[in-house]
Amino acid sequence: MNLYDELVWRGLIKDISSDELKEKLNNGGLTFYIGTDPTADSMHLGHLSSFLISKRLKKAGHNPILLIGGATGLIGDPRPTTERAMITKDEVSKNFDGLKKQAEKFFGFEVVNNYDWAKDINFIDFLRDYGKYFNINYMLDKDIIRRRLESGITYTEFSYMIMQAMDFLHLYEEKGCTLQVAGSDQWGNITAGIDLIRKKTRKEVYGFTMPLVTTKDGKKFGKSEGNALWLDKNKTSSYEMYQYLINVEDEMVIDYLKIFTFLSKEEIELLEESNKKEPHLRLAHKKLAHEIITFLHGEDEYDRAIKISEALFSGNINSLSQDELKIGFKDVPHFEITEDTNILDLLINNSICSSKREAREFLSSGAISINEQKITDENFIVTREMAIENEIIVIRRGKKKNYIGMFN
Ligand code: 545
Repeated sequence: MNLYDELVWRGLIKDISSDELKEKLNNGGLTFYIGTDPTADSMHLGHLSSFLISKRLKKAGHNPILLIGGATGLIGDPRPTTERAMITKDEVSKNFDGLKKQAEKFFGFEVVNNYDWAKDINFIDFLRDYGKYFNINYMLDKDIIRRRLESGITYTEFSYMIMQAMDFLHLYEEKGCTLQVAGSDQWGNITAGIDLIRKKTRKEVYGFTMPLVTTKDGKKFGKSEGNALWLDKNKTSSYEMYQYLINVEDEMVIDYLKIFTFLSKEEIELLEESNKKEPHLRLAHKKLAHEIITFLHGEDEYDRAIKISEALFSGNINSLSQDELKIGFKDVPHFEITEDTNILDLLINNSICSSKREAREFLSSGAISINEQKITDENFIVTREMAIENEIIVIRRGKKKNYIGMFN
């Protein structure tokens, strides 16, 4: 299967600027770029699919450039809905550093900053050398711009596509870059660059976009309870990433394997069989989690995610270190313990039970355990000696509710 057919099979092609790009993709040798604005100091799972394209094209013999928009990040790419809040130059600079570090860690490809060339263009030259090529009707015809006319769009965000077009022209002239790739929301910005290059140089360059990755009901992929799953493991642990990936919808897991992994068609089809015949084994889900987490953070982090998951599932939390417990129980209620405490007071003072009566009921029914040790005696004293690494106790109430007590 040639590269273009593989990208189609993987569901990674939405728009393509011209048919001749198909052959060019299959022949290798194109210098291409994908850009990102420093709107945060870390990429997140929702963007990973787009950046992985740089690795796919590199493996097929093309030459990648990753652009981080130190200049465009100060302007704000218009969204279909509302004007972006302007982010400060300091924040853009901090985010730039974070994204550059990630780009180097995950991909190791050349990184460029459009601030390096945009900063030298004065306003009059901008209007004469670039603005002159953008007819207002052409700009208003872009889908996202048209949708913003209702809610309003400022001159700043309206000008954004010219800046992105200038980037493509700059990279074409300076690096022989003839292809820009992105997610489908970028189609208007990419065609603006193709048209500017054609007007200025009479040469044809290319672009293609990928569909934005969604869940079965069309919601954005990579968000769990509204929070992004960051690729920075200090923001989103590999355990949290694992929990999200192991629980993606069964109907979507094969599509995600195509989009997010470098497994072959044959390997993915075997997993598709398994997902149909023995869904309870969750082999496809486990493989998806393995491929993404090992790509991002390595095998050790993947093993840690599995260890924490198994310990929490089996209840064998004493095998976990303090750090692993903190990761595993990040989202459960935490409270401080200042001294040895009677179990009834501990349960009531920290809202684990709503009354002495309820606490006594839970205790006598064996529903309360501390570090997996069942407590039934209401005169039991919780002491620091019980704590894991002298600090943490995990109180489990019934099957599901967990609480973390921290001896300070
Ligand atoms: C700027 C100058 C260029 C070329 C591209 C850009 C950035 C582009 C844009 N891209 C998006 C983005 O998201 C912010 C956070 C990403 C960590 O805004 N104008 O910066 C996303 N992009 C990746 C995909 C995207 C796109 O980074 O292209 O479609 C999301 O998957 O939304 O010369």
